[in-house]
Amino acid sequence: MSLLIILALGWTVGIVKANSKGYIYANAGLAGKMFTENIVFESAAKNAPHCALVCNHHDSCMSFTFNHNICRGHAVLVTSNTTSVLAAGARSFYTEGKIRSCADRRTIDGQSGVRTLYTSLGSPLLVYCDQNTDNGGWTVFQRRQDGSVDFYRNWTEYQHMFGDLEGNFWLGLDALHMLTSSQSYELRVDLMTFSGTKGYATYSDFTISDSSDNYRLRFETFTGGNASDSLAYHNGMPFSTWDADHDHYHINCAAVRHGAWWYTGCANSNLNGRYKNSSVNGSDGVVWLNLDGVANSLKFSEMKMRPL
Ligand SMILES: [Ca+2]
Repeated sequence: MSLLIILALGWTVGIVKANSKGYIYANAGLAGKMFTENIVFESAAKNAPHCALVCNHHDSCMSFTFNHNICRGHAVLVTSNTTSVLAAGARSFYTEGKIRSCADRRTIDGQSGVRTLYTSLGSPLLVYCDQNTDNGGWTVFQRRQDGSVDFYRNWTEYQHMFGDLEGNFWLGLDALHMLTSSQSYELRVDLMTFSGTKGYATYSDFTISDSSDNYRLRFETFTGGNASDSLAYHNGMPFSTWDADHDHYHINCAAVRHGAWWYTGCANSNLNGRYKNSSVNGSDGVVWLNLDGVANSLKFSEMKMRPL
């Protein structure tokens, strides 16, 4: 499979299917435009796909322009918002394989939905991009909105994606580690009670460690939000599932709380807990304790991250 999928740029924004050679020339909208921003290399190239290959193999190259056998790589995504216009006849491109986050994706596609990301550490990753909340750019990695997907799952299942990216899902611990080890991220949690009260909480410098460290949660600090902080208690803890107890308590917190979380002894939050169809009290539910100070199960939760 070719990772070298070139998307056309211009005033018509959207994903263009690559041709059999794995690239597509920019559409007419950008013909005649040449960009000078953030040039990371300039070299001769036979043609645009050759230029694309050079860009893809250059760590700092996010997009490229090509004109009369001159190939220029840029450290930014050249988009239709880029205004400088120079050499006539130039065409510009970006390489799909350089889209590392939903924030990158937002520069060429402002719609929320299921999208593909590429990281240096793995194969293409399907995610849900939230481009609406607080100016967008968020990669959603957890959502609860009804009880149709069972979240009481074992260690192996939590390492990988389960559920439906358009509905209830967990993106997977391996993906969280891969994403947070390649860039610095902030974390945001969006919540809603069964009575319709919305809350959120944000955290800086969010990371998840690798499997050998049991996907330990780390963040720098709670940075705000009307849901208040219910995660500081879990900062620095490894992840636990019912079959992998890494908490600090003599009981099996994941089993007792019917979830999977960075349990301590046990939890101030339990967003992978048992989905209940009303706002009943109980620590095994979908709980963010400090939203209203009681362990009432929530109607909705989303966890998401955005590059800092
Ligand atoms: Ca325990």
